[in-house]
Amino acid sequence: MTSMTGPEFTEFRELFAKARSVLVLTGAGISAESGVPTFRGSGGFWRTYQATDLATPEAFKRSPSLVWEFYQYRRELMRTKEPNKGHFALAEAEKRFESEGKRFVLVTQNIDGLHRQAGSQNLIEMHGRLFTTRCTSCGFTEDNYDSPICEALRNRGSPDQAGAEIPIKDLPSCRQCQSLVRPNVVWFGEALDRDIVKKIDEEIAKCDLFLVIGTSAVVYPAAAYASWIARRGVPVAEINIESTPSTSVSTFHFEGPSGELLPILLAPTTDDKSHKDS
Ligand code: BV8
Ligand code: ZN
Repeated sequence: MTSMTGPEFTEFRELFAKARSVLVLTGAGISAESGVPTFRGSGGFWRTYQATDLATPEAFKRSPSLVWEFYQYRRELMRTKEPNKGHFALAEAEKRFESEGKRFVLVTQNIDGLHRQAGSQNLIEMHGRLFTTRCTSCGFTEDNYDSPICEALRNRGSPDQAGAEIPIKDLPSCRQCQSLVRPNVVWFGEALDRDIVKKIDEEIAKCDLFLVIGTSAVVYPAAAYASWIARRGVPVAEINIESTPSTSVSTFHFEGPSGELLPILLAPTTDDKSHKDS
């Protein structure tokens, strides 16, 4: 683990104290210490599939039953998971920055909802939400925390054994028009929401410090943000347990679990304290 006392740490803390507009990008790694499997680690498999095989419109067209079992499994899993110290450190830093009239915006690739649960408000969930559904026919979108999401999916989704194909009529249906609904997430090969892309581009252009946390920097467009921002001459700090394609463009690379590093890296700086006392 990178030492939290060396010159790299001190230099980062000076920049963090002076920053007026921090932008943060998180990936599955920030939820790993909450027990949520990441995509590309060993947890990235469900039955004989890679998550990336199932998180596609083609997979859903081919077998909405199989894809719904996969998301039912992840919904049930998430009901037992809590945010970890990394999520809370980001939510607390945002509150402090806001109280000092500074910007702190968090973009997450994760659909697990843990940042919202930890209290982050300036939050952009760029790949959607696990507990929101969207109608494949009329587009009606709503949050849905039902467990199971429909009777046919009760006790289904086990990573160990496949069940019989569930007929579409028994899969989750739209409250407005009774058509098949899907998870309201961005699948591979799908475009991101235009307004979200626009908002992220504005934040990328504004930020004076970028933190990239717990992402393998493989999935686009998020994987490109670190190099876009570094090209503007803005410092980039990567927090990860390994090196990634973003490491080469990062000013800082803090190696270690984000749940341990973030509370130290984002702790109130002396300026904050003096500001508080005044
Ligand atoms: C799009 C929702 C275009 C679903 C997800 C080149 C250029 C542009 C596009 C592409 C391109 N090549 C391919 C593409 C297409 C594709 C893509 O990028 N594919 C990859 C596989 C190459 N991109 C897309 O399809 C995107 N759309 O480009 O649209 C377009 C335009 C017009 C019209 C049509 C299309 C959409 C991508 C969104 C996919 N959906 N999620 C769901 O979750 O079910 S992405 C999915 O992967 C998750 O959201 C996940 O967050 C994300 C990325 O993975 P990571 O978060 O990085 O997680 P990973 O497991 O990989 O890594 C974990 C990291 O954490 C590791 O580095 C590990 O070391 C670290 N870690 C582990 N533990 C810890 C830790 N770090 C710190 N502490 C720890 N404790
Ligand atoms: Zn509908």
